[in-house]
Amino acid sequence: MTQDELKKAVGQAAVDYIRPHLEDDSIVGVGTGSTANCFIDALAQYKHLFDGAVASSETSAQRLRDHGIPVYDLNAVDGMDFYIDGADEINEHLEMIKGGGAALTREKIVAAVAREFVCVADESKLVERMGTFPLPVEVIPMARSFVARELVKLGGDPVYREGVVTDNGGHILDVHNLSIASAMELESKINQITGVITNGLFALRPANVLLLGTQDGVRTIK
Ligand code: ABF
Repeated sequence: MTQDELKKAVGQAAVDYIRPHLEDDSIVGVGTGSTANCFIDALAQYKHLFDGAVASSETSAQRLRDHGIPVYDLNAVDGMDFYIDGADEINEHLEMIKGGGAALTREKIVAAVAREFVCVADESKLVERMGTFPLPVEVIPMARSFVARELVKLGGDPVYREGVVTDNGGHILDVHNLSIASAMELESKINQITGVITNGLFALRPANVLLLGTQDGVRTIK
């Protein structure tokens, strides 16, 4: 199977996973990226089974609407059972690096609201130790250089993702060469730097379940 076929398989698996729980008033949390897109496309066939979705990016919101799925503002919903999203890296503890698509802040907010985070990924994303994928950090634009200097003190090599402005008006620093021994500790430390909006470590709130696309089928890891 190609990587695209693995992504389609996990998109469908995520729909199969949540389908028995969908009710007329259910709101589904939807992430961003090519694997999340596969989930959106597979979800569309069941749009009559639930109320609508909350999306972690304008791009995903548009894709949902194109399928005829109503998209709600997060402030208009009380909660949701599931948030389905991809990752750039994920380890056996279901801690993740996310934000390659620059949607990390909204992803973290929607994930915080959801009862269960279902990560969908092809097998290339499962790693023993995170950090090969540069860690995205979203910053207030005027704090960019200051935050970059602080990240160097933590042992990283931050690179400004030029030309990218997030849905929140933030800028992105991609931090290379971080040694991530404790993802929870590093997530907290980076969050403490003044001017940081969010960092792409999802360790304090990891995924609850990983649907991993492999050549032998979709593995469910909890
Ligand atoms: C989102 O999309 C991000 O947090 C992550 O950066 C990316 C993964 O994209 P893809 O599924 O295209 O590899 O989930």
